Amino acid sequence: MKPIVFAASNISPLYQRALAQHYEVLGPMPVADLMAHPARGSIEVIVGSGESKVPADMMDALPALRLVSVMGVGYDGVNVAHAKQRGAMVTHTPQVLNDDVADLAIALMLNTTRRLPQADRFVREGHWLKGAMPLAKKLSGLHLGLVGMGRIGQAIAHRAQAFNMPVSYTARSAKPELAYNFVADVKSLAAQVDVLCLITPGGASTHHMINAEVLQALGPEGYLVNVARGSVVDEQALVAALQAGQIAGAGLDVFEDEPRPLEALLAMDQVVLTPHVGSGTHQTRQAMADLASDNVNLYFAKSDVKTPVPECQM
Ligand code: 8YV
Repeated sequence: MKPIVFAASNISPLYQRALAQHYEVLGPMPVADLMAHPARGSIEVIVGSGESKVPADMMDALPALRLVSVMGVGYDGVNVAHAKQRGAMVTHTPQVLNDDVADLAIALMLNTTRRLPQADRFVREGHWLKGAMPLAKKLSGLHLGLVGMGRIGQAIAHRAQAFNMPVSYTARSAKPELAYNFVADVKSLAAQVDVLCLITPGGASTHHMINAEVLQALGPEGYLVNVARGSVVDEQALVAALQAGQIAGAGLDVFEDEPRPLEALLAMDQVVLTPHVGSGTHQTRQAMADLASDNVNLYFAKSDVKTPVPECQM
């Protein structure tokens, strides 16, 4: 009999395939159904993605729970405090996706300022026959402001050097070892930069961090790029700022209500939208699936997991 693991949500087929070798994957299902499941008393592991919700009641439905293994660097949907209270470990998949997410951030900066999706449509729809496309905005040399300076933020800053972009950042604390300019708060950062790029964790501490005030500070020549979590942005304020021309444009890979971005954003020409594909390459998602399943395998082998979340590190 293979041990049963519980899927908190639909998970990547790559994760499914890695797990299926050694485990039976149960779920996803509502907690009420899980409570009625005959095997729930023996389930020790919950698996999920970076968007999975793993609340206290789901954990409490599994009295033998010892591990939550997330295939994602973000785990803001996991009640980590409750997991720890239950004596369960939480793991995620940091590092392996740094390049992809940083590449996408730069791509969104380029696509948003140079209006490349609009240029593609301009050609396809025959507008070029009637004249040249309107001029866009030069990216190279713009002042980049990073909200978050963790591993992925540093990868974005490194790429920005190739575009001669001065880099400032805000984070929980300054990182003096880095050659970038630290700014104590996000509103002051927005006021100083041309492109504000979000790469901070989701969750309560960053919820709606980007609000009307911050967007006003970013200004009518400013661009917002979000490769973090949709929850970091007050989307109603963003729509209002875009409609009023208070900012020039936005490049968004994440949204408060995925997969249903606000209709108003879908209708805007000055917005570039991608469907949460920050880590969405074959190579990176395979590496994430491998790492997440390694954590499960190490748990069952009674060995130390590879990548506990910071809150669970000894
Ligand atoms: C994916 C992500 O959406 O890593 C994260 O936190 O948001 C993305 O990599 C997803 O988590 C992959 O399972």
